[in-house]
Amino acid sequence: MELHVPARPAPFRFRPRAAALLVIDMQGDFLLPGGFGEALGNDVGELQRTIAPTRAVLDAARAAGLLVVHTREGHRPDLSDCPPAKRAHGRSGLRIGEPGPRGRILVRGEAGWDIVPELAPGPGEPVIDKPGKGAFHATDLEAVLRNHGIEALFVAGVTTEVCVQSTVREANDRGFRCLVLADCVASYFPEYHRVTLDMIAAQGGIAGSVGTSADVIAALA
Ligand code: TIU
Repeated sequence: MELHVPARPAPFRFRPRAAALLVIDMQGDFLLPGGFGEALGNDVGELQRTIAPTRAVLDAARAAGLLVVHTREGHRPDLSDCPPAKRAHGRSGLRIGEPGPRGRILVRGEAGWDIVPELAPGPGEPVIDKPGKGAFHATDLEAVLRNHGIEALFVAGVTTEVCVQSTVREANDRGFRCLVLADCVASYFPEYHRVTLDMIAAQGGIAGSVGTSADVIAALA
């Protein structure tokens, strides 16, 4: 069965059995007040608007039997998987591994590293722990998707121009077709969000397609 979703630059077609929902880095350190993102001076309100529509598409994907995959950005407690350049990034007191308002910043197992409760992974849903921005870098995401016969990805998560864009480009190079859900992705910088979605869909969908959660939910109903 092939379904179609309205999208930029053209309708996005998919077979439910070969489609997955990929939810990227919906972690407290990025989304919640008192987290790493806010400590960096960002307005987390921009990101919080993604939680409700992502929850709605998550419910629809689960009901339709789609594979749901979650990612978390974070590092080993000894930071042995964190490149020195990434570790040195940012102001002192706000670097990866340092104590933040929700525990050590972007360290696996800390409170801020957890996925927000509304979007908690369900039983059996793969969770990919990633040390980088792209979800394919140094992870088994590609193996998980290929072993499930996945060819199309619905993409939600944060932030649009950082981990979402990196992941979509990595996916595109590996032959996966991505539909980025505009209302389920966000940036601390609205302009970067808008321009990133334009870039993805430009040149006939050079990196992917852009749609909405409502249209995916309608297609899956
Ligand atoms: N997940 C993700 O996007 N990680 C970031 O570091 N994003 C920023 O916008 N900084």
